[in-house]
Amino acid sequence: MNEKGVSEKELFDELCSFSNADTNFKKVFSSMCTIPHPIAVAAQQQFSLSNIGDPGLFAGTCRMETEVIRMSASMLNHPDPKSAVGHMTSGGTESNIEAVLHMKNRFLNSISDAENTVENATENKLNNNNNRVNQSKPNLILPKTSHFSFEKIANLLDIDLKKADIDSNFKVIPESVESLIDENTIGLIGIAGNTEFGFCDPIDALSEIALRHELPLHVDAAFGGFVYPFLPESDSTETGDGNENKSKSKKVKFAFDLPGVTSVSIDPHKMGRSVIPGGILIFKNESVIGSSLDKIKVRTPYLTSKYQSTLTGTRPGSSVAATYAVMKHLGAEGYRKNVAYCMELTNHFQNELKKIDLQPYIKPKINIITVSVGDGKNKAADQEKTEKIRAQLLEKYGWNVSATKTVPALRFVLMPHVTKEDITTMLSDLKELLNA
Ligand code: 0PR
Repeated sequence: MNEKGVSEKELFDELCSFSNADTNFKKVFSSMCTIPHPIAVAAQQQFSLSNIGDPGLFAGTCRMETEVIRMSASMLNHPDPKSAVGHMTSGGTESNIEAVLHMKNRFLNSISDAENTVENATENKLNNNNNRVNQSKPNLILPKTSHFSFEKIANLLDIDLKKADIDSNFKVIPESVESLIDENTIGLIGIAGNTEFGFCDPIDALSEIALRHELPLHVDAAFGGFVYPFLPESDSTETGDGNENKSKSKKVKFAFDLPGVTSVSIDPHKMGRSVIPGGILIFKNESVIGSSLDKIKVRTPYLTSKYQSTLTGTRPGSSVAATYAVMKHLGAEGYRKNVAYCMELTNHFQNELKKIDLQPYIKPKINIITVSVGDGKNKAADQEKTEKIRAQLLEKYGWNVSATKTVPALRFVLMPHVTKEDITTMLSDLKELLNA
């Protein structure tokens, strides 16, 4: 650190040079985040000093957080939004960590209950066969295509990941999920808005499995949470049966209208148009976390609250205010427009792709398109070609595009900052690279 402080002018000149090295989202097809809505930014600034880790000092912000949870629960078709419980997090990773932590605690509690029962039984001189104490590692069952945050979670919480098989559309196969369940399973995961392909797992089938086996089901809707509720009922891209204009598609069910879903994570800092960091974790009600909360809850005698039961301590009230403000300001109508714009981009992208003889890997259901640029004969060669094209798109033309890991393909996220002109120009640059 320098001994004497630098002048404001000098400092901000320097900050300018840092910010010039950051993206302004002009040529970004790789990000699930976007330019936040100006209303969210204004509210963020207004509440920049707010810390909901100490709720008594920021009672106003806490009221907004409660309202964000209620609005989100109702957006997620909760039959009784007031009974939902949850809080804001830093994003999808933290929400997933916390959801799985609750699953693990619930599981451990059930084991110690069973042990107590066994002790009683022993005292009563009952059969020794009942005396099984479960020693194996807890496991979590999730689709093979889940987000990489679950890899971190496995390490952090010392659990095994059991990855269920996927079908030709990359969705998890419910039978595979059910076949993996054993006595150490702590819960199930489904994805609504897959990171690489943008599909939704069959959450309705997972919900039935969860109920049948009395397991919690967490839905990772970090991306899809602010998309699926706002897709038009008759959205043509939802049918995929070649009869788009006539057939009516059903709304995708992925949340609390399915009785087996116990928690959902959604990210306002992705399609919610809020600021970073902004995640929301919602549990169906108090009873689904029940005693698992006791393991997380700590006494906080020197704070304005008696207990804290969130993973992190200090939490940005500015993100709560931004999310509250943008949700109130846009309303369902505004979010429908937001999603409609992104789906218009997605349809335009598909039409333009045809013109350069390419097609999506799977028909996009939401605003993510994955495209193979290889010939499909050799995976390693396709991977190499994909990586080369991705790098050239950036180096030669400045386009940020990502590559997928499940299959060798380029992946494009059509976020609100993208324009049709961007798509046309980028695809013509891509064509040039492919023809070179
Ligand atoms: N769950 C799903 C389904 C996700 O897609 C993501 C993030 C997460 C959880 C984790 O969310 P956080 O990163 O908020 O903790 N998916 C994007 C990804 O990893 C996040 C992202 C956002 C990447 C902006 C790049 C970027 O510029 O690809």
